[in-house]
Amino acid sequence: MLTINELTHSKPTWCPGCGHFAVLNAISRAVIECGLKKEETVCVSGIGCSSKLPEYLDTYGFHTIHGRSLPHAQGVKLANPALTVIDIGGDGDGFAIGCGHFIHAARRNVDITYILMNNQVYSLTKGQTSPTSDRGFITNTSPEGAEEAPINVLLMALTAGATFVGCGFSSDVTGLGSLIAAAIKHKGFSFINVISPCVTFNKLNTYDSYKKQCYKLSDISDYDPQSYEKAIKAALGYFEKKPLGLLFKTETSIFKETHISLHPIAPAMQDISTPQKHIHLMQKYLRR
Ligand SMILES: Cc1ncc(C[n+]2csc(CCOP(=O)(O)OP(=O)(O)O)c2C)c(N)n1
Ligand code: SF4
Repeated sequence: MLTINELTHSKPTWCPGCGHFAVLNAISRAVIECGLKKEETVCVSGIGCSSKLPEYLDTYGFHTIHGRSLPHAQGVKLANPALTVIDIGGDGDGFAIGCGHFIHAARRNVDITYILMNNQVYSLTKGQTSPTSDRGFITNTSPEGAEEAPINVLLMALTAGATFVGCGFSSDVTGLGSLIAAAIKHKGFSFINVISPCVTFNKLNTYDSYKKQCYKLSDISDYDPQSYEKAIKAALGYFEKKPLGLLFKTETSIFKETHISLHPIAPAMQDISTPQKHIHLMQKYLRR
């Protein structure tokens, strides 16, 4: 069995106190809990403080481009379904430039896990309003306070068709680790919104303010994650009260099953030397 130290690749450059440390730790715990091998695990990201995470995790990693981690992550999984694919990124990356990809990844139901490290601000670029920023949040792009309503990421995931939707908090690494492990084990597109405070550029949404808003779904006696209606209700209240734990889980056909499994050999495992049938075409063009 792997240890956290064996999964650590290099020292994070995040600010002391950044919520993203806990996400890294929780992902490592989940990889261990799921009994995954490093060489069978791929962590994909976009661009942002959060998206640096694959550099610190000693699995395969792919630090892609801003807002495009989900297309890459789905491509990796479809090319080699034997791999476990964990995609991570920030709220700017996933819900501004990458928002369209999120909706289609959720409804496509490729068997990957997407972890949103949500600090309600663009941090790497030194503090601009993001699509999840609260109304009134003052930054250098919203000097008089953000005017737009924030995106409710839980509600969006549920209505787009995600088959596993959870919510975690960087203050609870143990709970977050278990939630991520459950998401990895889930067959289909799993989404976890992690409340991951930025201590440098978001002085409005802090560990203390989040703690006052959070509650555990496991403390609600009649909560049932198989009930879509209950999940929608919990998600609707997100801006006032943040539900921690598993909101919703259901099983349905995954994209791999209906498309890729028709081919006996995964694309990444196929012979990529020039197919005979194309050689005459190449010769024709080379002669010109
Ligand atoms: C195509 C493109 N547009 C904009 C940027 C600039 N950029 C880099 S990171 C970022 C936002 C980072 O915020 P978020 O994704 O929320 O992650 P955080 O840094 O808060 O963890 C932006 C706008 C870029 N690198 N590429
Ligand atoms: S700027 Fe914010 S998100 Fe980035 S490393 Fe520092 S605390 Fe974390």
